[in-house]
Amino acid sequence: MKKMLFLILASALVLSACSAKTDGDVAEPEDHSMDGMAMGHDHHEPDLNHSTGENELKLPPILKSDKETEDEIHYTVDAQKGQTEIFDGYQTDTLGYNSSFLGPVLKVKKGQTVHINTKNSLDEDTTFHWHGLVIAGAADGGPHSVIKPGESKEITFKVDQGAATLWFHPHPLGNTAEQVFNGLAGLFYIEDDEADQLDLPNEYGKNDFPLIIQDKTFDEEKQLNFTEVKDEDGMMGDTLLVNGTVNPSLTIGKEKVRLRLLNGSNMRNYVFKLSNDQAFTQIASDGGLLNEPIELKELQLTPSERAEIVVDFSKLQDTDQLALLTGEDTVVLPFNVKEERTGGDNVNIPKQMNSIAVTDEEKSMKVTKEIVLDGMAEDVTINGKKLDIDRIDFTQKKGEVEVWEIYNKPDEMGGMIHPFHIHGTQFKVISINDELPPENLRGYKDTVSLDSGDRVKLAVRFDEPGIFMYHCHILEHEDNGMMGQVKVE
Ligand SMILES: [Cu+2]
Repeated sequence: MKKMLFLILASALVLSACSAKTDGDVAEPEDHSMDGMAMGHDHHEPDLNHSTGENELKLPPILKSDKETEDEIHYTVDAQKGQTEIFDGYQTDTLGYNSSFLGPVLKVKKGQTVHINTKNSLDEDTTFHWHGLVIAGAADGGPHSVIKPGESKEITFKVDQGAATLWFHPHPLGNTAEQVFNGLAGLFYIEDDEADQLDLPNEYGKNDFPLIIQDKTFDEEKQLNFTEVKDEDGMMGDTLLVNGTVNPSLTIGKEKVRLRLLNGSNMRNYVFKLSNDQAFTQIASDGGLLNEPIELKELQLTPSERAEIVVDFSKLQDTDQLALLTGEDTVVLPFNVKEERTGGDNVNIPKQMNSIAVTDEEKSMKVTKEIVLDGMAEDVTINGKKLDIDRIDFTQKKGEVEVWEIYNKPDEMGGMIHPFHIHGTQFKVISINDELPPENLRGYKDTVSLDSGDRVKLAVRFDEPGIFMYHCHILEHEDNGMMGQVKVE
């Protein structure tokens, strides 16, 4: 109780010190739906701007394959630097994949063998990490797989997982946060026949839109300057970009529209809702479709988490001022709702979309991997240790399920949310604090958010061999060594 009181006091102090309308507000420490725990520390959480909606949302292009047959697809992904006009009349130095900023969407089909020629045209080391893919360690693009400037490397893997919205980003040791901040992030869509049969919005750019949500800070010359804006826990920006668009708005028709949300921020958490407080439907989480659609009024995403939601604009009232918000009232994306439809046929979201379940056997299994997340800023550790790239922390047999228990240890300041991510797998959440997870966390996940004091059990299976990282997805925590390695054979 004392701790809780302290937390509330500390939060109030931060609030007054920043005189901030914080994103997410002060929440009860037990409340999973809010991001208030981050307030336990007095790191500066700058106000986010409200989108004025003056720029139509940019959409990442779908990458053209170099070659495709039914069974195989070839892509080239080139990390490069360039300049981007984010603000009218200013050229900002940025990084991107196959472009000056962010990246394209790579689409693959389940069952295809994928060849990607990864190319580093930067003047620094990088890696290409496929976040959420069930993939061998050698192709996963963790910090072991450095590609030097000017070099390239082809990776090959077979896609053996269901339809999902995944993403890719760099993962070089100690330098991930800055490269992502400067623009390296792209989307990776998996499609499959079963999902194609379902009556869901799937016309890209018409009734199906990706939303890569990132907060940035720009200096007076409208340049990104990571080293200046980073505080001890990480980079919290004051300028929200969606798909790299500042002050975005989205024009859509009065119909069901699918929004694929990715929290691509370094450390900021979002709690999304509609400005008229009406419900929307979550259909997918990190690893693909949920068993059934879930009605929600708000949705938290911590860094690297994804959620696909369907908003039925034909049913919404007060569409004049309608917007996607985060926190109390920060406008992320205003909607221009037109009478004419932009998509094709009307869609009916099916009641059953997938069949994912924690088995009785998995429920009865003992915990065999224990992970304690601890600390803040530069003192972050996992099981009391920082990453040693030459140390294997755990081993696990390929194809075998083990129960991992993750515990987010509170500290005197109350602690903070850590989003916990495991490479090379999609896991199932067995329980959160010994209770069943909320319905929208019962699908496949690759990142699970832990409030301070939370204890989460996961059913984890690796289907491919190799060395895989597990870590906090606050990118600065990861760079500060809040990461470990599991070897799978
Ligand atoms: Cu963390």
